[in-house]
Amino acid sequence: MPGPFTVWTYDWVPQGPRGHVRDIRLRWALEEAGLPYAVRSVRFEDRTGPDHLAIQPFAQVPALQDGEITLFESGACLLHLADLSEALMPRDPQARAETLQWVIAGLNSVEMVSVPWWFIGLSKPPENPLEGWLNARLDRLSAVLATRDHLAADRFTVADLLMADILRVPKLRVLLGPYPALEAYTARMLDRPAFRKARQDQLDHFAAADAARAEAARAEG
Ligand SMILES: N[C@@H](CCC(=O)N[C@@H](CS)C(=O)NCC(=O)O)C(=O)O
Repeated sequence: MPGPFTVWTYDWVPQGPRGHVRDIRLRWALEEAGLPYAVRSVRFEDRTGPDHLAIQPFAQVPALQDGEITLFESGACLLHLADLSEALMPRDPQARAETLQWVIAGLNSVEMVSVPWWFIGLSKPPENPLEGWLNARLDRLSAVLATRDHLAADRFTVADLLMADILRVPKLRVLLGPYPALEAYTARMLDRPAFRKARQDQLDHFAAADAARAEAARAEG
């Protein structure tokens, strides 16, 4: 019997990443699967402490606890949940293989380019040297999604959840203008009630931390 499930995240992050911290992938998947879960936080300032490093050796979030099992890496956590819920991944061998393939493609062919592209963009270079590489990936992904509504198995899977979360990063989403199939796909996925709940819950989680911190500062005088 799987569970109980706990999603680990930070207690607080600055405004910028709120709504985009990768615990949202786990929240979204658990919501899609209808699996109840708790959220636990590591204090942002304690992320390099031994307790958190024992769970996430890169001092990042998220991590997932499923009963006695603890694992990190959002992709690994998603695949773990997908093994537990047909809502996330069909059991038919071909459909399952397609789902696994597109989860890894999201992580290793798209996010592997989009995150460094985004990071280089932070320093506002006149030209981002990774833009051509990223556009080549978007070109190909767009060609796939111009012919179908989902990446794998002719239905929503955890691969769509992951890919939409990769594509919705605001700076990247702006680039989707010339790719109507990609923009429509992303918008469709983000319209899912499970995503909207996961996002709102994450925003509420960090807002509660603001309130708690303000209260602690007041108490300290
Ligand atoms: N490959 C990791 C990346 C995790 C990641 O980048 N987490 C961010 C939050 S979304 C984080 O913890 N950033 C703080 C840091 O890297 O120090 C995964 O997918 O779980």
